[in-house]
Amino acid sequence: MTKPTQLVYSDPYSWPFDASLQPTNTALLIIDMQRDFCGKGGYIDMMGYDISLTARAIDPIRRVLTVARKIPGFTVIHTREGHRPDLSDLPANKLWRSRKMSAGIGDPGPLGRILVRGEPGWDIIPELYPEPGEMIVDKPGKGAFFATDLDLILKLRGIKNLIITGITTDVCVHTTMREANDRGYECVLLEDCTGATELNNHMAAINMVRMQGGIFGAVSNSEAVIETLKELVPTSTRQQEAG
Ligand code: C5J
Repeated sequence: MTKPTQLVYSDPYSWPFDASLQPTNTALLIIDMQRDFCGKGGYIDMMGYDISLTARAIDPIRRVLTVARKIPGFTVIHTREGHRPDLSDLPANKLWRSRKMSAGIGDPGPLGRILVRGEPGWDIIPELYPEPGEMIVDKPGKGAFFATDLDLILKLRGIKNLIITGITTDVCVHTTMREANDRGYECVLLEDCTGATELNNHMAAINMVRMQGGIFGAVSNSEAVIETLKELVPTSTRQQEAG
């Protein structure tokens, strides 16, 4: 069977635009699936938001990740938002605003110091924990390109297409997708692999991507991506699995 070069479903156009989908030029980006953003006792929970709205992304991402891990040469990158223990990389206004609804960044919480590198709440949830060979990009900002080596890593690997997942849709996911789009990366956002602190914001953020013919890229979902990526899994692996 011919290998797919575009997703079976994406909106408002078939992604990627140039039908260039290859295991070696495409990466799965998993943004900030940290306890502080979707775990009990984490920062989002402490602020009083409903963490089921962000935790909804866990299972769909896990299913996409499972297939991506079976494709030789496929790049998986995880990001983590967080700060140095001395908070020297934390702007004063971010610190001040972070304390408006609860304890803030650097303060102690049930999962350790909030969004501080090395603390339990800051780390990636066990369900999606990176495997050896998968990259982790630690970022002090909302966007994954700001003050990190993500762009350099992607360029050196020849990555041009990004499958974007993670939380939160309207903050770190959107900021990263906009940064990637401006740098020329062809992005698709997986609707069910994201979540926000409010459903309305999630839906609005998804809708914004689709405007003007796909102003920031395209939107798809885990099922469609899995359907496509499965075709890139070597036949020998699929035969082994079928028993
Ligand atoms: C937020 C994020 N919401 N990962 N971070 O502060 O979206």
